[in-house]
Amino acid sequence: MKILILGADGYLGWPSCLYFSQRGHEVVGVDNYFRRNAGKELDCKPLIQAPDLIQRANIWEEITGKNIKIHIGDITDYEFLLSIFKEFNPDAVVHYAEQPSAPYSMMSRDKAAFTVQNNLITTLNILYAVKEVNPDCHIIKLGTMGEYGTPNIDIEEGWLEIEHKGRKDKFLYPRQAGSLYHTTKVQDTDMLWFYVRTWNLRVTDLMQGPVYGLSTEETDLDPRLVPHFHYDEIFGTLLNRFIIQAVAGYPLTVYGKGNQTRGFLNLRDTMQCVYLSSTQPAEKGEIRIFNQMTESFSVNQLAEKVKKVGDKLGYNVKIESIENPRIEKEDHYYNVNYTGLLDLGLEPHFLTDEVLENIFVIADKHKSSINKDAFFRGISWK
Ligand code: USQ
Repeated sequence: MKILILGADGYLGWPSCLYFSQRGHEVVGVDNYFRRNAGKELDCKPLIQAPDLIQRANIWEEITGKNIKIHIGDITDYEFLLSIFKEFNPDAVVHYAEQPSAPYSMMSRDKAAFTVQNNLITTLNILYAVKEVNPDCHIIKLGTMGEYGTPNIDIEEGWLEIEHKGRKDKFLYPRQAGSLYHTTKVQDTDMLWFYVRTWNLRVTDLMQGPVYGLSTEETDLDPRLVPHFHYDEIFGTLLNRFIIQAVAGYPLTVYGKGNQTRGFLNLRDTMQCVYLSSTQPAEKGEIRIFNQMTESFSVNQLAEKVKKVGDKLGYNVKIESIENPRIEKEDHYYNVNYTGLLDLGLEPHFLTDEVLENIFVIADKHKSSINKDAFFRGISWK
């Protein structure tokens, strides 16, 4: 397959480039270095500074002999994106090229506007480029479990059958996101569904929960292939943050009551999910939605797990409940249906003590570069 990966420099994008390339596919990666630049601007750099994307691709080629072609540029620029589509004519495009942080989207009017502009225009441009160059190209879009919010009923896989006054129909599952970032993902889903109905495209929209982990089989081949791993309040996800806080001797930052529950997955499983979606594509005229998670945990449960493993390794982990800077339900029902990707063949890597220990061990090697100021800045939803 010819795979175009947009957002190729990111936490998920880079390991995805390697995963597809390792399995013999032709990969083109595109990135505008948004995250690198925002990390510098906001003083929240990743734990391990990775070489730039072109250098990373060269290192990969040096180790494996496999080539990943890189373009640096912004896909909100339609002409730039279109020229790549015309030259490469991919069979599938994986869209990670969004502003991915809920706190970033809530920092200011300008950052909110950037999030809306970036996330919606990138999606729109991909839809137009696919229609113009090859309407058979499969669009694999990273959505988020946060699109659903925390409703008081079971979360189904994308759709809900509704019976109303004796008649039935199937609709997109109701969405009620908890940040502006998550809201742009809801809007993306709506836009994708509209163009699937209108232009008969094929789309897979992956509702992904918070991801954790620091390595994959491919990134383990050389320390310079490491993914961008954030632990700061803005770009870090919960479990990754807790592990680095534990290593740094900083109390784990549980927001509010800590009963907030989410569906999590290992970085290695993100690779599998995206890959399985690409090898078993959606039909023409179909938007296929999968809930991309393997286990649910509350914030408190994760804090306890990190403490247990951290204490065993000698870190003396403290847990601290702090006032929740976000507006979200702290006690809620959470029961998600997520069988679609398992049916495609996903073999989950569950969160065992051993998995946690392995992340601790890598993190400890980089202990001296942890910036404690980045752990909590109190970016408020109010
Ligand atoms: N939380 C804490 N303490 C912290 C950080 C977070 O208690 O130090 C809580 C949050 O309040 C929230 C939960 O942990 O209730 C998850 O927070 P998160 O920062 O791990 O996740 P979120 O902001 O929702 O965003 C992350 C990724 C985003 C992805 C999303 C999946 O940044 O790109 O879409 O996870 S999901 O959460 O399912 O929407």
